[in-house]
Amino acid sequence: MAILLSTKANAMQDWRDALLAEDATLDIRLFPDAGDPADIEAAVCWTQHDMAELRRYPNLKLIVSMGAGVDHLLRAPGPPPGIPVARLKDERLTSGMTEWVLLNVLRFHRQDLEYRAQQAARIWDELPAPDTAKRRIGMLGLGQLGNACAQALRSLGFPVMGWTRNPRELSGVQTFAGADGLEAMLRQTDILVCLLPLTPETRGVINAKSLAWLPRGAFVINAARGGHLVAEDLLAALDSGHVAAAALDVFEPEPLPADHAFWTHPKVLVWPHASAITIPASAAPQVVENLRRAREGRALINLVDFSAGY
Ligand code: NDP
Ligand code: OXD
Repeated sequence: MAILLSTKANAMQDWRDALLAEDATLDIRLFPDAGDPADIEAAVCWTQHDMAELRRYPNLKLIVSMGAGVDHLLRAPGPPPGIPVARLKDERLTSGMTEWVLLNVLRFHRQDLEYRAQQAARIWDELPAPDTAKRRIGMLGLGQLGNACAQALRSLGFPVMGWTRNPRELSGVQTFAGADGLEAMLRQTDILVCLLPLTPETRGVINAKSLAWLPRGAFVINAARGGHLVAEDLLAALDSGHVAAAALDVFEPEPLPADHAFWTHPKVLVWPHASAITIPASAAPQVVENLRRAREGRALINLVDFSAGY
């Protein structure tokens, strides 16, 4: 079984080494050097890989995303029909995202932007003490990442709510689902954190209408995909003061164009899609496990549900 590896040039070797450390017998081909297309039985790829290209491999049995998101694999023309797609559920990815969300929630909650502005002006002045028990966090998505962040925020004493596609019960988290649930949650959300997959249903979910449901002075944190957010609507909400500030890790397009207003906006913190970076050595065991399962015809893990789109 040969595996086609396709990612950014600077990550290719790390992935190859990590997979070989799990199984030294693997035959790994680095795209575009696939060799005989008939040899390729699995493709492990990231966002830049063209799904039409994967139709060249007649014996392909499995596609694996090198990240948690799979929107890049599902967009037209999508994976070759009938080929299962797996994504990552990885401890390091989850802890990385949890750290990043905590960093930005705490930055906003503890008035870090105001204190930095005071420092720049050499102002020694104490602001009113923030009350953790009254700072309501609204999570869009309570999956692998959203749930981990929700639990970490809860453990710090924040009241946490979460919005999902299917109604769920989660200890200590007030849950909401569906369109009515979204409005109900946003109306009580002081810090909004987006950790949704990008699907036709979730595209543009943070827009002028939903931002208006937030209480005045709320904060927005987006670590999911740029397509969840209507950039002009957020800019308008920031400029009117309705939204106090935003921390953004993801954009559409990426990289964020050099002339985009987010770069210099005083109330926007820009990150270069770096909130949770896949560590190949951490992710490799589940990828190799899935390759073995595919080879042996056993049930695969972390499969994408095509009907749900994530
Ligand atoms: P999961 O699939 O584990 O969780 C997705 C969550 O979103 C679930 O709770 C799901 O609801 C909910 N959801 C999906 N569709 C809807 C909808 N239409 N309405 C309401 N809720 C919905 O994903 P992960 O937590 O692993 O990852 C989330 C996203 O984070 C990824 O898809 C990716 O885009 C992004 N990401 C970004 C990274 C970065 O570096 N910036 C790194 C890793 C991921 P339900 O529980 O009902 O299924
Ligand atoms: C992912 C990402 O989806 O890095 O894992 O964005």
